[in-house]
Amino acid sequence: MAHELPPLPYDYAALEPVIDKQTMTLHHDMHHAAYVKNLNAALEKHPELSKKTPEDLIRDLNSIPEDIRAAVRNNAGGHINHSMFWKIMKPKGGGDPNGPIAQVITKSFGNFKDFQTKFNDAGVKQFGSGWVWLAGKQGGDVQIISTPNQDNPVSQGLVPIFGNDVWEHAYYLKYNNRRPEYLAAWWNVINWDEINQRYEAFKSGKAVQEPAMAHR
Ligand code: MN3
Repeated sequence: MAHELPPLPYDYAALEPVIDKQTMTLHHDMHHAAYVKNLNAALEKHPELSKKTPEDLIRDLNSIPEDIRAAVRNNAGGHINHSMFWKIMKPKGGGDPNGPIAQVITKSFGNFKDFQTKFNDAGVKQFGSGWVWLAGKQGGDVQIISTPNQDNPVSQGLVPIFGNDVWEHAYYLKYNNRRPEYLAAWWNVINWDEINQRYEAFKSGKAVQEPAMAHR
C-alpha cells in the first residue's frame, strides 16, 4: 500500500454544530478513503509512479500515462484536498484572522468581510461539485479561485493556501441544498494557525505538501 488515509485530527463530532458528526464520518471514512483506495489501484498499473507524492502526480497531469490520467487527477486530487481540509479546520476555530494571513487578506481584498463575501460567492457560483480556494501565485500574491471536481490549484501552477469543499457530500445532510448557509457557517471552524503556517510556507517557497508521506 502506497498512499494512506490520514486520521482525522479531532473527533468526528468535534466540529458540531457547524459540521455534524454523520457528515464528518461519511466524508472522512468513506469519501476520502475511497480517493486513497482508487489512487492506489490506479498506480498499481504504473508502479514507476509509486514513489511520487500526490502533489507531484498532479503538478503535470500531461506527464501521467493516459490510461490512468483521469483516475490520478480525481483521486490524487481528492486525497490532497481532503488531507488539507481536515487540518485547516478545528473545534472552537473561527474568529478574525491574525498574523501574516490577516495582513495579506487586508492588502489583497481591503478587509476580512469583503474577502469572505468574495470567497463565499465563488463557492456558491461553482456549478456542481468542486472547491473554492485562496491560492498563491508566483511572485507572492494571492487570489480566490474555484475548481471543478477534485482539481487542485497545483495543476494550474498555483499554491493551495486553503480551500473549502463545496461538494454536496460536505454539507447536504445538515444544510440540504443551502450551500450559501454552509459557506457562511464554515468560517466558525476555520483554523487560522494552520493557515498561517501554510501561507508562511508558500511565502518562503516551501509550500506544505499534503499529505505528509511519512509512511511510504
Ligand atoms: Mn469532500
